[in-house]
Amino acid sequence: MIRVITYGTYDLLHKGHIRLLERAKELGDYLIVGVTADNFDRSRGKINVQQTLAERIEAVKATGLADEIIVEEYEGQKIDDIRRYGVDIFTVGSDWKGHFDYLNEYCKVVYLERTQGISSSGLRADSCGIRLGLVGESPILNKVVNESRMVNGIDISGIFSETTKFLSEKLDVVNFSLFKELLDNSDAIYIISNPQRHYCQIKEALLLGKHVLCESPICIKQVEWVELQKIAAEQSCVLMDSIKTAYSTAYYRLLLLAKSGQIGKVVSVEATCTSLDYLQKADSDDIKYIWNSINAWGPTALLPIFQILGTEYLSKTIISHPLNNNSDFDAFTKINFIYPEAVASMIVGQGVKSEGNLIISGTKGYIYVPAPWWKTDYFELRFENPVENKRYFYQLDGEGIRYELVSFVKSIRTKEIFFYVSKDVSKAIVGVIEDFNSRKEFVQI
Ligand code: C2G
Repeated sequence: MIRVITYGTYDLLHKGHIRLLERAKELGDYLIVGVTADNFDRSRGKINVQQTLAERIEAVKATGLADEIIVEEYEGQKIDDIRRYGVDIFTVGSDWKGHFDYLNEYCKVVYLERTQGISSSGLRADSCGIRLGLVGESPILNKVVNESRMVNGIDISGIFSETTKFLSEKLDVVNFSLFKELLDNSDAIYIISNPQRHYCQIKEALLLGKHVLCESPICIKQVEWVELQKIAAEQSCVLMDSIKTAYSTAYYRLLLLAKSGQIGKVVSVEATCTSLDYLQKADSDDIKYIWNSINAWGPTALLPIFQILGTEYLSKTIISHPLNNNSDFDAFTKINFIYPEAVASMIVGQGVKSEGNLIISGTKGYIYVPAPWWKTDYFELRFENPVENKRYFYQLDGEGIRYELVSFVKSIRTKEIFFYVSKDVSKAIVGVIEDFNSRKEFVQI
């Protein structure tokens, strides 16, 4: 009996896939089909696969062509599978020509002609071509444009910005002088203007039926947050917080480990985020465009606190120091939170420098994420006995931005929520910013 094996993602199964499976089957008597696991696809750069592994397996099964279906989970697994299943022929489409020649050492390799004119990427792009408009003044806009190229179904429609001097390089996109004009030419917008302006900009966009991805905080008052959520629901629009860290693989995994009891019961979360360079480059006219420390870093530093301990803290103390007596711009802010059975603290600063690490302490051990924790690819689980310590490494692709854009597109397309920052966390962040601005539970030093 000749055993044949082939692999693929089989997202939105189409006739190209089916023809390949038919011809693969004809090569022998028994066909094994390897369907890629979501993580494996992520690690090889396929980031916006739309169907889940279960759905993709189901679709392959429904063709009736596979005698056996397996899951492909890691680099190098093909060699293991060929040996384990006694495979005689490995086959794949001609788009991979040459790539799998190394398998000749284990079995025969056959490249089958790829079917022209159809692809999963094409189907994904057809299902939603979202025109994304950019709003604001920040070098992060450059990153968003670069990362959007990795995501199927997004086209940058243009930018509305009061000054482009903060861009790290000139953007090759249409510059709209009116916000309304940008909205008219977009289906969705990404906002990174000063947080004071978010509320008006978001409201105008939502009322015109445009989806919004906004750098957190979404606004600076909780009443405004409630109103914006209501409008978004009425207009069937997506309103999503942008916090890149929430979408970075290492951060997301450590969150799951912390929640699954690996370090026991969590009793303390300490997060520090500081930077100096942005402020040093700016002159006095620019200060209105630069986010103060609590706005720039607060949402990121608050993220692990609220995601691990929840948003129902008993009390907090905000301790802050202004920059050059400019009372609105905090050079440094520390916030201590007390929970019924835990504590947390965050330090943010654009006028101080500190070790930007994250430490989550539990009754059995702790999670240590080295600086800069908000864009890490690595963390450690540490215990009393160092032999038990574990190190975790992940790929950090695009600082989380591309996964954030994928979630945004998926939420728009499916009308379901794929946010990694839940609404209660989003609202609690706005609450902290509001208390900071109204000097509640506040000590100035
Ligand atoms: N295919 C084809 N014609 C198309 C599209 C795809 O013949 N128009 C083939 C591919 O060459 C591949 C299979 O269908 O053999 C599955 O395609 P994908 O789902 O795109 O999977 P792919 O990324 O090619 O994964 O380990 C994974 C494998 O290396 C292949």
